[in-house]
Amino acid sequence: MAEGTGPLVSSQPNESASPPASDPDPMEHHPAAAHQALRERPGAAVTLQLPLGLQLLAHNDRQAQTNRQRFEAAGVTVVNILSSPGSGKTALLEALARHRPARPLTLAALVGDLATDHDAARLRAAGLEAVAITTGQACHLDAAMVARGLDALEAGGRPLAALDLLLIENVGNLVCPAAYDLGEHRRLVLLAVGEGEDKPLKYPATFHSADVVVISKTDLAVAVGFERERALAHLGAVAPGAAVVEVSSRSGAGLDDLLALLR
Ligand SMILES: Nc1nc2c(ncn2[C@@H]2O[C@H](COP(=O)(O)OP(=O)(O)OP(=O)(O)O)[C@@H](O)[C@H]2O)c(=O)[nH]1
Ligand SMILES: [Mg+2]
Repeated sequence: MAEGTGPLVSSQPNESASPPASDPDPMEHHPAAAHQALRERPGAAVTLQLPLGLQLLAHNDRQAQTNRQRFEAAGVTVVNILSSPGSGKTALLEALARHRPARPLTLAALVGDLATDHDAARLRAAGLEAVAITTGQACHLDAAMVARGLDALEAGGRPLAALDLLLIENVGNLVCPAAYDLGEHRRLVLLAVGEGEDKPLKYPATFHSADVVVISKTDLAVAVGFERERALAHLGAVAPGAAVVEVSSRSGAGLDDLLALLR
């Protein structure tokens, strides 16, 4: 960071509330000490501890493991779908619901949203069994919410064992959902043309966690001047292990390629 541009503070979870004995600079690991260090050394990089956050994630991981066992027992493949708001998650699920592949699949969806069940209603209108999970203040789904969604799906007469693919639309957000394992088999992240080719670099944790990246809204690529090679280079840098599929939910282009990856 250039001198005189102000302090840089990063919030990075650490294992314990106390600094390890061997830590060469324990001042940088306590919020109060970090505050003091910043007053003494404006511009210093300081790491804060968030042990409560770690505990919450450990609790979530245990529930995710229970979900995973439930999915395995039912023989259903589960996909967790992440993207920024408006990148086309619900439109992709609508398109999959209406798509008629050569080898048909039985699908259902859980749909996370802060405040409405609009997306679940859209999916039901498209012929997909869908349960809305309203998260209130939470900017992501967690494994316990998904467990309740599964109960609701099954109580509504759709046993998991009858499904080939369960699609979980996460809350539109490129930050928070990445940290929460839901017990899924695959993580799918959308990057819409027109939202910015540098999004993978700006939100690396989310894109790095992807098994599949869908470049969405490709029917709009020319209109918005989408720089495909630049986007692919950024994805290659951040998510080298992810398969990339280019899809238009409007035209249906790419849906068969995507299903071949998700089956
Ligand atoms: N032209 C075109 N428009 C699309 C496509 N996919 C989605 N859209 C449009 O983009 C807008 C947002 O799509 P949604 O599917 O609601 O996006 P979302 O990611 O589910 O949004 P949140 O649930 O709010 O996070 C809607 O107006 C869609 O019609 C596509 O492939 N092509
Ligand atoms: Mg949606």
